[in-house]
Amino acid sequence: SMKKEINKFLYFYRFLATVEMMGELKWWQKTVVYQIYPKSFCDSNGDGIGDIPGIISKLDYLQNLGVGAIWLCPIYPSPLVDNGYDISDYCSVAKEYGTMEDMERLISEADKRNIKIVMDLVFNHTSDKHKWFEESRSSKDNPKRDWYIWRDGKEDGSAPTNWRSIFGGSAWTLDEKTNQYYLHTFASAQPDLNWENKEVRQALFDAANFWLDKGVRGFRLDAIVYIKKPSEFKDLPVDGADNLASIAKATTYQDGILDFLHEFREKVFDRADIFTVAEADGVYPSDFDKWIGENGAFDMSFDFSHIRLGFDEDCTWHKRKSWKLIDIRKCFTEDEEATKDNGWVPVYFENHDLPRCTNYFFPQGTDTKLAAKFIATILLTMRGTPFIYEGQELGMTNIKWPSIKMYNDISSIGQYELALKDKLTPKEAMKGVWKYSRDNARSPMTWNSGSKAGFTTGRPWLPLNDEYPNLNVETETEDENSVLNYYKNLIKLRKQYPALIEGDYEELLSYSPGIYAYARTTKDKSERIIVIANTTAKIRGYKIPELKGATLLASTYGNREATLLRSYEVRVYKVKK
Ligand code: TEU
Ligand code: CA
Repeated sequence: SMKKEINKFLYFYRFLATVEMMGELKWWQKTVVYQIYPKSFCDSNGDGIGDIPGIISKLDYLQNLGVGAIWLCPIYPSPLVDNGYDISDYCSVAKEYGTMEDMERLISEADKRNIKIVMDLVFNHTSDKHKWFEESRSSKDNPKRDWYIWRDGKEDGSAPTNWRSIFGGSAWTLDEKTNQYYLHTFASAQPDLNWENKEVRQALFDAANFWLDKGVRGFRLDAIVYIKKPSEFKDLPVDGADNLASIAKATTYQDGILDFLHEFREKVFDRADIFTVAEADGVYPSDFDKWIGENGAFDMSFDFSHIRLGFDEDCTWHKRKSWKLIDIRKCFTEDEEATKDNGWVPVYFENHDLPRCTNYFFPQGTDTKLAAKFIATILLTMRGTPFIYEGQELGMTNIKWPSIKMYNDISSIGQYELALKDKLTPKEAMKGVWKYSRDNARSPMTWNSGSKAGFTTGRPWLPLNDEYPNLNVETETEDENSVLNYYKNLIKLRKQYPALIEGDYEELLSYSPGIYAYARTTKDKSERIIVIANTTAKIRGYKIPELKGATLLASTYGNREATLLRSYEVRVYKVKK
């Protein structure tokens, strides 16, 4: 149709414009991405639930912050068992969030501000209320039966394998109608699609193309490492008090997954000038040559190495071993080495599945404002595309509610129950929830110090963070030393100094305990920037002779000079030529 032709032309035109302006790097390598969790960002109609008109009303804020793309968590119709990651229709908009017209307006209003919209594709599973699943479960000979993964139970009638779903409990649910089990990597309300079926793949590619044609400029691929199942379904060695074993051990990054993904790339990703980023827990830098870049399936891949420090493969909250902030050095250096010539790193410290970085990466009692600035400095001086999660730019902190009943996050409940099975007391189990609950990041965004923090005029769907009177956009805009203004300045620096975007990465002072330092140097060596971070609470000295006469571009302590590095201080220097 006419509209499609116009769209095609626009893609091509944008593509040419981009190539011309950017030289070697692509637009998405030079931008800063901001992640929005729609339910918690901004409510426009007082029902306590964030929505698309609410997002549109904050586009000026985002433009002013300096971001160039928004990763929008799912806005599709959903029973909201897993807050939108259980989708019942891939090509519409949830009524809680608005209408298709609102989405179209969001895309065009964002475009006016030079902000691109990136959608979250949840293609490992659907909701059990999706019409595909309703058909599939209706009888063994329904044409969509094979769209999901159905198996008979064991001889004694128990589940086909001993796999534990990621949210806890068996990964199999018996459907009484046909007396077979279906597989679900996550909650039982999230049945896994059968990617072996060609029609399934085509239906998914069509859905992605639907959004491409609406003008979205990127995709984040949810739980994409699990789409290929092993050829044989076998019990695994038990790894928990529930007598089950993590399904991830059987289904992560299986042989053959790349065939599916190359088909995806060819039929969707390659159609337009977009970027793709895979959520890839369990795919490591050593796998990147086949996974991302020139010959890979995606442009970027979220590496979980720095998030999983101290965790075993099953990620049980109460079994985490101790780790130190300096350990992130190895993670980042490995990512950078692996993507030196091929592929690109998405740099991140927060998302909707993680606690706030101000708490997560630092010992209890650390000044959270210092912690927030520490993370901001690494995030925005690293080689790669920075991803900021809503509220991270304010230095938002974890919430702490007294009872598990107050938590909405389905994984918090699963982990709590697992801890009780492991003989922890309810009080001990709550400690894990406070530390790791995904609700830490889902408590609403705080816009001002008025009642309801400017998030809503009604009753917020999740309680507000107690700290909001001092920790909100309005208050922080006024305060020149705020975390928010620190973020703004660093984003500006990134645009001002090419070394911060295109420069290579070189780890310095590798053997110095507690200090993480690196240099970013442009190809022609004309600009060299050095970042030095004290990853401990103790005052520390360091020696980098080439810093003689260097200019201090930023420091987490403002312009209060000192020779030694203070507690969690990070400095950014431009070396004298
Ligand atoms: O998360 C996927 C996910 O939970 C795993 O990568 C997990 O981190 C790992 O296996 C260890 O526990 C995505 C979404 O980000 C999340 O919000 C959804 O709940 C989930 O998929 C299901 O769609
Ligand atoms: Ca609303």
